Amino acid sequence: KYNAVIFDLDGVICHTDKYHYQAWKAVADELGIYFDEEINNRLRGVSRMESFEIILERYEGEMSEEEKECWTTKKNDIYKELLKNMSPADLSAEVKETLDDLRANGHKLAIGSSSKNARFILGQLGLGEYFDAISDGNNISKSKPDPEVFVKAAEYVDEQADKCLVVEDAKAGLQAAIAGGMDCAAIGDAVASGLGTYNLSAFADLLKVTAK
Ligand code: B16
Ligand code: MG
Repeated sequence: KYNAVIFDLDGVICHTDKYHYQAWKAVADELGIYFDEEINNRLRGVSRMESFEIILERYEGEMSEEEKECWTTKKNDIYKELLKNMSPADLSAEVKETLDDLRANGHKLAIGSSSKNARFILGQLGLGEYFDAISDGNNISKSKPDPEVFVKAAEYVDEQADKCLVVEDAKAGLQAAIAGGMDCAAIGDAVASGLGTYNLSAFADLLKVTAK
């Protein structure tokens, strides 16, 4: 049924949430803004600046665009430093084996991530050359729930939307897939949204879903 599978990165292929959290927490603490894991959950799949706007909902003062640029750059510097801790050991055997099996079954494999650090993260995981295409925060002008990142990924692998399956851990990501005319498999937190064409209880369930 599907010729290509397009994977979200953070929360699907790997788990960088703890690093995003630590980096945003450091920035929020310096600004005296309350920030916790629950607010962090709202940042899944959302772009860096949009994430900061969510954090600023609890900020009393005014902030110029220049200052916002400064703080988001600072967050990214902290985040990138933390990403250096990642290694191929952070890629689970289940994820790697499932990817290999999907490929062996003839599927093209692509990344559709809001992150501008996607290529760096994939390199850290030892997947730098693995995917057939990478669509990420650097080639889009609108982030999820806009479909652009997935539409571009489908273009890069030369497939029609209805031949692509998107795998997502965020509601915004499922909305993006649906808006792009693609079926989507929800995993983790995204299952609760009820928006997935399929709900996965484990990454390896993708093999059943794509075999249909
Ligand atoms: P960056 P995904 C998203 O990646 C993250 O889920 C989200 O929390 C983050 O703000 C966004 O990337 C931008 O990341 O600051 O590295 O450009 O889930 O779409 O792979
Ligand atoms: Mg995600």
